[in-house]
Amino acid sequence: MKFYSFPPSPNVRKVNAVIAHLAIADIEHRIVNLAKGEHKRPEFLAINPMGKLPTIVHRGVTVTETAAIIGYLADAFPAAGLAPALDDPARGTWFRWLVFGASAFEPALLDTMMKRPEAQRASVGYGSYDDVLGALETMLEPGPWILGERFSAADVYVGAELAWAASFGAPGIAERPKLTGYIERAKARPAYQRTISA
Ligand SMILES: N[C@@H](CCC(=O)N[C@@H](CS)C(=O)NCC(=O)O)C(=O)O
Repeated sequence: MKFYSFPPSPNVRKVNAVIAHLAIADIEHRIVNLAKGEHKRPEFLAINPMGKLPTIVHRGVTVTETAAIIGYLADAFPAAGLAPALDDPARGTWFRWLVFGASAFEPALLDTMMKRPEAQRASVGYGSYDDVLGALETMLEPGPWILGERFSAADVYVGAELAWAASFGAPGIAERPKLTGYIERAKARPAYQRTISA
């Protein structure tokens, strides 16, 4: 597998965390230096026309979008059990929150942190930032992980995103013990310690 990455990127770190959890050894690391603008050079744009990291090429197929990469790798390396099987109803919950992390939580977080003017709730996919945090709390019922006792790739994505948000004081998180407890559990995992905290 070729992994186009740049270590300081938060999304690259999430993929590093899933790689550590899955114990994938056969990886060709290709550093694309964002600081030097290497991601906008024609040779990289030919692989990912968005010029964004992370990007992987596995078995001849390019996969971009952090949540898609994480879900794809969990399926492609099933021994670690980070993805419910296709016929397991838990897969619906797993898919739901993995996609929610990328399609609702991340844009809500960035809009809030960048103080973008609030748009009409009905026309914004995530509704409101508060709605999103409230939904994340329900995601943890009963907990301790998204799939209950079972840690999964969805926790790698959402746990890292929440930890990242908390690390720069994103509003509404510190006062929600369900979210702070989840962040602490996610951060305590050895694979997280080896990758995201590094
Ligand atoms: N939707 C993409 C976003 C990826 C993204 O924005 N990556 C950042 C690094 S964390 C990047 O490549 N930034 C460089 C740029 O856009 O110029 C994903 O989920 O992977």
